[in-house]
Amino acid sequence: MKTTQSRFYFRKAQALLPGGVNSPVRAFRAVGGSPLFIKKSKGSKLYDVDGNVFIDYVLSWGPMIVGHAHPAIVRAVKSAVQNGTSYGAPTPLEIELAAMILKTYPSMDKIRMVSSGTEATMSAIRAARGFTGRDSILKFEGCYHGHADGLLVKAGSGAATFGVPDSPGVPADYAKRTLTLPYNDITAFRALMRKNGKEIACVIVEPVVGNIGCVLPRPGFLEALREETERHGAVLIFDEVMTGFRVAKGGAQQAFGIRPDLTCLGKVIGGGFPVGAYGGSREIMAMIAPDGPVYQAGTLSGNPVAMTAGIETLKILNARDTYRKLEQTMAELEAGLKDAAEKAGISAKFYRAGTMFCTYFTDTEVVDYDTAKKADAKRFARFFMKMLEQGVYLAPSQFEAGFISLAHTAADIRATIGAAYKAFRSVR
Ligand code: KE4
Repeated sequence: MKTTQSRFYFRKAQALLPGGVNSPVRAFRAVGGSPLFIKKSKGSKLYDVDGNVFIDYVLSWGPMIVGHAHPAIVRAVKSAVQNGTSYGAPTPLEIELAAMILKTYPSMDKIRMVSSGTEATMSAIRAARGFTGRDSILKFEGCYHGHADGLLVKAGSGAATFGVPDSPGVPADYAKRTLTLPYNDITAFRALMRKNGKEIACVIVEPVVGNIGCVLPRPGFLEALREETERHGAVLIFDEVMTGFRVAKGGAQQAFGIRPDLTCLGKVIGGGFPVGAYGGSREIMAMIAPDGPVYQAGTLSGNPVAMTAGIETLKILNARDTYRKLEQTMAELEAGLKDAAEKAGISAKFYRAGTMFCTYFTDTEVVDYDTAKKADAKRFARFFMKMLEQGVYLAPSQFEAGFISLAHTAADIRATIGAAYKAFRSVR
């Protein structure tokens, strides 16, 4: 595979950008080699600067669920930019996208648009702290909610649940306000809530964890979060930045039938443009400025071009048969990958929720961060490279989810399964 141009651009980028990238995972550090520089995308394909073509299962880390450069979105965005690109003033487009989202997420009475998933979760946590008057928050190990200080926290030493910084630059004093527990550990969660429940402003969770691969909630886990937060007056925040419109049209809250107090969205709702959002009950959202005292703002929040792309994306997702088609494509890929691994004689575990998925090189069930870390990340790296050489672009890390789109064809799936069989055999 020719990568001369990508290497040339990577050298240039490294002189200007930390690690040569604008987001760490893109640097291919987890899989080795140097990242491919992309020239364009269309449908299910990525085209790099060396002329290589790839079936894309990253889809910009989830947003491109209707496929890249969808004609309806390109047309609508082209027309929108003729009207200017940002006003810093309200527009009817924000109302239209908000109404479309609220219709699909009945747990939300009101919603605020922001420009990233990080902004959405950071703001939702501030709303929960303002609403409850409490300072501590609880998150689960391995869940990623963006890079706000209080969320870059790992489990404290020993049994302590108080968080310690997971990155330089996060003050220890601040990190200790974030309690952490293993995901899916219902007993530990109930015990912590019995002990600290009254000090907890919110529990924030990825209802399906897409940031350690793809880890499903065990039966009763999400229900326990709902029950205990209710009992102790803590706010339950579903971070559906990745799962929203992906695990199901109504997100994990629809798929698992749990009504959170606040929901964070991103990715899909921007149709590839920078959009995040948080929303929830009227009472909590009444806290948000200028209605209430909890301050949150953003220059490009509700940007008209981004709103247009989001509206067009949701129009396509609202069309009849969309989710049946997505489910059919995902089921074909799932069956094919499992069959390829078995035929190749390699032990791998495949998990998926709606149209997000992950293949772990392990023979242990993956239920949380610790079991995910038992997977053979080095073998995944070799698998990733073998797939890349065969024209299949997976997420460049064992601990990331993959995604499919409406644009992935039966031929794409067949080619992917054929490549996977060869790649599985080559890493046995
Ligand atoms: P952004 O700030 O990157 O828009 O969203 C942060 C975020 C919040 N919550 C969840 C559940 C997320 O998955 C994310 C971001 N996801 C990563 C992929 N693991 C984005 C890719 C990247 O960081 O480059």
